[in-house]
Amino acid sequence: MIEGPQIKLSATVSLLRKPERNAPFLFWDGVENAFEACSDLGFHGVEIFPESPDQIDAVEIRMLQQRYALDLAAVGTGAGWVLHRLSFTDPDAAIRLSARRFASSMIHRAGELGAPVIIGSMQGRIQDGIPREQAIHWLTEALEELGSYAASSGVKLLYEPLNRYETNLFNRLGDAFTWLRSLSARNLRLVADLFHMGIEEQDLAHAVREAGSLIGHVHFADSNRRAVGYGDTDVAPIVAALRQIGYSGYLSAEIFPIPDTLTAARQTMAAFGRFVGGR
Ligand code: LER
Ligand code: MN
Repeated sequence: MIEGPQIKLSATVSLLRKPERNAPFLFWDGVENAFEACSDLGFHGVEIFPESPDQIDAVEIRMLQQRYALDLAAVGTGAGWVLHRLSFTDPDAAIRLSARRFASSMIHRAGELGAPVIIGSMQGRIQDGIPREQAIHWLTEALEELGSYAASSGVKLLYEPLNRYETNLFNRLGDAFTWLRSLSARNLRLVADLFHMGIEEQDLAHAVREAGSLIGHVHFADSNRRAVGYGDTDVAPIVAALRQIGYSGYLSAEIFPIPDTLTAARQTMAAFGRFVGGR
């Protein structure tokens, strides 16, 4: 039987401690708990959002991957911003340097596990008094440096456009696509986060088709950042567009655990079964 490209399902687990709990992650009770639940529910992978690179324990994660027959779908770097206030576009050169060090150390850890790394919140924003070209130059510098480091570690680096309330750098997939294509590092891809796209794109399916093979990861969320099916995003044409571009990566549930983690995880699996076809 000839199979088309396989779209896979994963879910996010946050390793942030209590005060930061108001963030859109599905699992909150440790890596093993997330692997066990995702395996029980039939997911293909887990995406980890660690506080720092030290929380990526390659030995432990390899053991969990084997025990639960799941992949590590991606590693997020957002804690660099959320907890440490590091960004690639801070006017302070020392902060930009610390931001690049934080992310490269995350790439190193993820590289040991062959998992892609996401640059989302750490991109920062264009601050008052800084020309846009200057901020884009700093972002480009970071992505070029981290992109070639990721290539030498054998992993993809994923850049995520965010909605206007989180960044003023790139909000739409098409703008990020044009910029990313102008960079020389070849292993850079885009994250299409359906929540951010719902705020910024006129037509989500069209945006997916335009970005095409540059899409390397999808954050699978409904319009209200709850599990797909709990909001009003029209998901069928988006999945059709992903099939059209031959997408074979993850739909990763980066969502609020509403009404609770397991119900939202089951809903995500049901939506995956309905729109993609299940495992
Ligand atoms: C933040 O809103 C987000 O979508 C994350 O995936 C970026 O770190
Ligand atoms: Mn996201």
